Amino acid sequence: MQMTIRWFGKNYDAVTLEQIRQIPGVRGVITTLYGTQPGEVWKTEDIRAIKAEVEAAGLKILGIESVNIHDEIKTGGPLRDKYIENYIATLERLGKEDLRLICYNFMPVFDWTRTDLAKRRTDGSTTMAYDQKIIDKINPDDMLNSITSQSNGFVLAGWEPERLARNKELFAMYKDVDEEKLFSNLVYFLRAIMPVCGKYGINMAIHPDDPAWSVFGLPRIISTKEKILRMMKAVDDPHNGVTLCTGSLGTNPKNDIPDIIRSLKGRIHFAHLRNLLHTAPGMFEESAHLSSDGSMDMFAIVKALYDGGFDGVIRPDHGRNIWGEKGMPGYGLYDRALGAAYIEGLWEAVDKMSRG
Ligand code: DNO
Repeated sequence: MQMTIRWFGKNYDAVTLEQIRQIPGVRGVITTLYGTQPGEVWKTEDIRAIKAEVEAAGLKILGIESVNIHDEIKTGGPLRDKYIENYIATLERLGKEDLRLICYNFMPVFDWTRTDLAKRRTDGSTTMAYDQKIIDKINPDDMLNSITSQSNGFVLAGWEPERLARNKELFAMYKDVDEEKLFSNLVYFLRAIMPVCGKYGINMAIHPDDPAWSVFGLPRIISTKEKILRMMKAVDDPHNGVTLCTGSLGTNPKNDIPDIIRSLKGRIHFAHLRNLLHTAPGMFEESAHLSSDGSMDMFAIVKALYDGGFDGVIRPDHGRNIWGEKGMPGYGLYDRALGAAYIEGLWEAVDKMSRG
């Protein structure tokens, strides 16, 4: 297992590589070329520059989150083959630079969705929260405005201004895309990129839908064990894998995460570990990583990963905002550092118990 922290690059993140370097056990970061648009072919010189910057701080880039997928590919539009070719060209350049873990998502229009980015908890911390009752009463524009106004001045990954400006156009593009169509577009894309993944040993790790149910009537195809296994079987190649995001799958209390982990043996390339607290049906808030603070059994999750021989990359996921930090919602330094140390403690305990 390799512990990492997501880092958004010096122009986007208030957390520095020097700070990340001091978190016990963390030897790498997960990043991307922020500022590139979906569909663009990444430049080798840009990839080399960010690698050199991270390495100069004594860390390594251990995964790219994300190489985003153009909507022509997701909707199966007339330009999809051109954008798939561009995607393959980017993968080729990443592969040549030894970057072999790619996280991406196949969610229509929005990436993750929350209704509150700074819900106050009883301990005084603030956290991101979701309430389906609020979504049922608003339209997508209201939600975009609310997210942007609560972003603390940061550009939030998945909520980039270029994307938000095209909200209405995007909804129109997805009008006729139901779950079956989205699924077959994903299969088409994966079949096309598997050869380049095989050539460079690149592991594709699809991120689950967050929350794990439909929002604003949009289709969801990576939200349950059955749906994920269907995707794994449709493109049955070890390079077609998953980002096991406990906070996304765990939004639906019916998802048994240790069971999902066991069913995906060998296909989990990346793990986002965090906890959340279910407060009512369709309603949750992101707790601290500790099992006792939320609804998930983090020990059982780490044990299932360990027992399945997981040897990939882990990152703690969203943290609360604590100790007065003015951080990016979900991505401040302090609570994620606590999360990393906690997960490493669980891992060490499971490892030592297993070895007797
Ligand atoms: C949210 C993240 C997601 C994730 C993308 C992957 O905090 O986990 O935005 O990066 O869905 O493409």
